[in-house]
Amino acid sequence: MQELANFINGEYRTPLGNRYLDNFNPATGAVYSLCPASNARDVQMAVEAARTAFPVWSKMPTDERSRILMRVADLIEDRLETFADAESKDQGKPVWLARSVDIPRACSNFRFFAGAVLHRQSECSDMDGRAMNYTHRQPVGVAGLISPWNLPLYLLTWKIAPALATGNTAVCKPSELTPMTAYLLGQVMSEAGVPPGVCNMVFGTGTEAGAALTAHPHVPLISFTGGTATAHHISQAAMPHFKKLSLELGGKNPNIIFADANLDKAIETTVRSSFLNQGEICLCGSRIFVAAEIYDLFLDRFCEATRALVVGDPSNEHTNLGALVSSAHRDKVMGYIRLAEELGGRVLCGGNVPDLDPPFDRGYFIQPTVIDRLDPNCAVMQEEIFGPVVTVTPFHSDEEALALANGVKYGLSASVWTRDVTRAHRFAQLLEAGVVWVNCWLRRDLRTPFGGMKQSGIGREGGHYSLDFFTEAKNVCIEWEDA
Ligand code: TXE
Repeated sequence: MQELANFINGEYRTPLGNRYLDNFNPATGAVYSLCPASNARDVQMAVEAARTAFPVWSKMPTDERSRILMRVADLIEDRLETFADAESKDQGKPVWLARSVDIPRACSNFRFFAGAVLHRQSECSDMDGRAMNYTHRQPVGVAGLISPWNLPLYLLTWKIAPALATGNTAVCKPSELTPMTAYLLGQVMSEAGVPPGVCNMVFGTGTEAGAALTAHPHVPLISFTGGTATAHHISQAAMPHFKKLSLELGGKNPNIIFADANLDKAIETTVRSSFLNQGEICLCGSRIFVAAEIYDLFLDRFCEATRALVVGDPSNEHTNLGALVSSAHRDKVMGYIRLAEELGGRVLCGGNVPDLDPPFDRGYFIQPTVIDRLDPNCAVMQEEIFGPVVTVTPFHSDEEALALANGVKYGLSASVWTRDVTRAHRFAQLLEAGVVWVNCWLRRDLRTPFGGMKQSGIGREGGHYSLDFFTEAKNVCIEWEDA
């Protein structure tokens, strides 16, 4: 059985307590490797390595750091299949999805920030010829990067790339549910020339390794992506140290389809925004609101397309949905489906565990599920389910659609389907969401700030994953001699 190891100071190390967690293949329910169950002493070792590496890395010429990070991207790309297979086996997603989205996006993360850091401008202002102000940005120090299980390499590298590009060093705590791609990334870092200690990986549970990192006095910055409930713990641990904090949390995103929408495109995209990655993307549009005049037509066509989706073997190129990440998560999502039925919801398609042949009969699969006739204020339409489950609700006016869309505690993203440009701009302004897509979904431009509002997170000014977040801005004012 493969034993993974922490990656500290440029080398793989067994956890000091020599304890491990079973790492499951979600598609078969089988344990296929062992993940280190690191403790505070492992975290301490990683933080010391990062602190030791910081002076040289932070003072390295920017173009040299940029070149090294570009090399990281090249090496990941050279091993695309290895990383894609690892991600699929770890998280349960179809391998074609890892190969076409997750891993290429990890390469883009490194290339974008390694490039952007070379072209930074700083602000400057003149005080009547008597003095000049300029803004000097400098790295923060050791960045604590805590990432989730749904897009393991994609989201972790979206933190590592800007953190390292700006001269910080990092201690990463990937999710214990999906450690494999972060484990493989250590070797790539070494081969690319990232100096020892610049980027460290410590694996383990959130309550032990994650909590030790969050509370560590020599980690002045925490970038977290995960659940809103966990974010409360992290905030409490970080605040006494006044750490710089980015919390990128969950969503319960509306997908609003007006009668004048391009219905072919809206339905095709809505199938993706509902079920891509088994619905385990914080940006999925899990609450669909449809103009009453096209409601029945939409339901017929959307459910027909949903029933045609293939659920099963993630290694099969024709599979649309793989397995959910864990048996506990599968049970949580099934619990919401059963609750919806108890609340009077109508399950229009899906709603069950599919009947699959061995070895997938022991995997954590759920059929893509569409439910309507629920009260918009019920738990199923208020809480993040984070699985292949969407609700559909008719609306009778623009005002009603807006009120329904904004009627949750989250504010991450929203989609609006309409050909009416005035309505599109009005909804974009009034929707309580950090990201609004009009006639599209998941079109991401790394130059734009990313993150949600309300209980979808904090620290997004400039973007959770931005060069600004990973630097401290200092204003310098110089007065002329003869002022
Ligand atoms: O995330 P957690 P989970 C949502 C989604 C999901 C829920 C929980 O609803 O069902 O969050 O998912 C580490 N101190 N999203 O359990 O628990 C943990 O080890 C420090 C949306 O995976 O938040 C992991 O590395 N660290 C989200 C990371 O935090 C702690 C994507 C995320 O774990 C910790 C994922 C602690 N006390 C889940 N407790 C999105 N926005 O994309 C846990 N961790």
